Amino acid sequence: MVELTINNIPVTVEKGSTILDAAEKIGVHIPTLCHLNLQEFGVVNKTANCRVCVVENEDTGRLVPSCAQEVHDGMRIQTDSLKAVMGRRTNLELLLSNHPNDCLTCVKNLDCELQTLAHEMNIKEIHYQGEKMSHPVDVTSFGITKDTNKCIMCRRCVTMCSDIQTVGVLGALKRGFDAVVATAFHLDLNQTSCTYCGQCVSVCPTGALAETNDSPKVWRALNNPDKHVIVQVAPAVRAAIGEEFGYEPGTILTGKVVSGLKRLGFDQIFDTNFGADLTIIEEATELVDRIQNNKTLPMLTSCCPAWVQFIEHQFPELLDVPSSCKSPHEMVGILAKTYYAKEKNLDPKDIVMVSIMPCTAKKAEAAREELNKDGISDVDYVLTTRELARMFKEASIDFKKLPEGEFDQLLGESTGAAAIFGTTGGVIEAATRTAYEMITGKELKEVTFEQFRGLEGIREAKVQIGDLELNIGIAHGLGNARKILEDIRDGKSHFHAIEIMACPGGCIGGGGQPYHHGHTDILLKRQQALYDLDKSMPRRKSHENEMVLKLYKDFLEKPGSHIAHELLHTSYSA
Ligand code: HC1
Ligand code: SF4
Repeated sequence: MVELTINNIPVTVEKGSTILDAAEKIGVHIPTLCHLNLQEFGVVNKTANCRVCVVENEDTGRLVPSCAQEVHDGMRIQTDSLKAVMGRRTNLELLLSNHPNDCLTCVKNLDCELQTLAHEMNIKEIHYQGEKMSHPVDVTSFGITKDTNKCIMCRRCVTMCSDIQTVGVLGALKRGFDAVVATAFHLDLNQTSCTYCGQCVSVCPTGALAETNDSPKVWRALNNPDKHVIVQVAPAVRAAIGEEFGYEPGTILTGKVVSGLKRLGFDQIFDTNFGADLTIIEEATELVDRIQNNKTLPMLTSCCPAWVQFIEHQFPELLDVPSSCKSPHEMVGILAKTYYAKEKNLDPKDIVMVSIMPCTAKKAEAAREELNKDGISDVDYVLTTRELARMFKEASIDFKKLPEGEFDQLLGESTGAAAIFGTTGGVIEAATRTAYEMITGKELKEVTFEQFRGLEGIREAKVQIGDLELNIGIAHGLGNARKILEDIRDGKSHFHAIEIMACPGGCIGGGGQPYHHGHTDILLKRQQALYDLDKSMPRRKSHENEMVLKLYKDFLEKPGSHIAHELLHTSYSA
């Protein structure tokens, strides 16, 4: 252990701790900006780039970055001496000196950590005026907009993309004033192997990285009298959107979201959870077929589009392992334009399908060629949770006062199994509930599989299903997915089925969710909310969803049928 004093207060911390860790222990606040503590996922951004956390070392009289400087015995630190405070202010002003002053219209307005810090540090004047950068804004991808001019070189995105996701698209280029975080050779994002997971967006403190704004297109559709505009809501959105309106993280607000969407003018409000139940039935059918007929194993879940991009780019030799099932919102999309259109006698060309997703990669998924046939897209537009919250605010909807609405019925019913899709481990738990009864023909009495739960990056579990011992793997975060894929490629995998989600935590931690600013306890609260929702549902197995059963009876014939394959399954390409 190491003993030191901070502001004359004695503190004892473990060897290897930073001054920032020690200050936190005694409740002394030091402002930070580039620092990012994602210890649960094995990563701490300690690059000490921004220098807004400097404190005074009384022994040397020097300023040191508290996020990176390790403590030593007898150290005496002042965090609020004039020198320390002025040092931090100067460093912050230097960051502001070449930052575009367009806060009022910036996508990050009121969510920007640089702006918040300037407010907290009472910066009322910037004493230095620097040359501004003039890089073109990269709007080439369907998921992410990159405005390098707003980059403060904190490198949080680099840590996320390289260390957690192991994609490595972003890095620091050049030196001095020209230094930027960019793609190699400044390639446009759509020319790189970016998965559009949006994890860089979720940690970017400024507006340098953001989701591509699709709300203008949705406003236009809503105001076009010739269009029948349908919307659907993903499982993880309902557990997080409240954070944008002052609710505690993990407050489930499904009913208010539905009412708000009605107020915005959508003609039908469907539930992506309906598609999740349907996905489980198709996926479990595929798994049972692969097991019983000695086909390719393991089978990987395929509902996460960033993960699909990842395998296509990085493991093209493994494209026969993911399930061929489309993701749930794509299933709801195509059914809205076929099954629902037929029921309501609508021309599918007049239907606009909008998905509200916690995810930026869903925007790119919706644009995939395989999911757009004969001029009809399964899904036309994807809005993130944050974009929907902005639309509610734009329409002056008082979210807290909204009544509890209900989804429209044809594609609106769901079970507890669908609710847990939004967290890591949830999809495979839901699939196991259905596969168990499909294989054994017996009732599964205990539907909770604790062994699938938690936030450990890679988890494995065994489930006895009749004579079969089913080996299940779970990975979240693309770095963990990479390890699982390397094992499959090298013939070392013993799993039958594996769930992979690109974002740490699964969709609850998606790149389009309200910013959690590195507080992983927020993810845990969202996760618990989905498990509680599952518990509260009258039906907790996907194959007990009565509207899904009606869909098979009236339209799809049976799981894995020819028409089910035509509408609900897809393919992958390198
Ligand atoms: Fe997800 Fe899915 S769970 S991918 O994580 O399979 O985005 O929430 O909508 O489609 O259902 C995301 C969440 C979501 C799909 C479902
Ligand atoms: Fe990397 Fe994901 Fe950001 Fe693309 S979206 S740059 S893969 S973190």
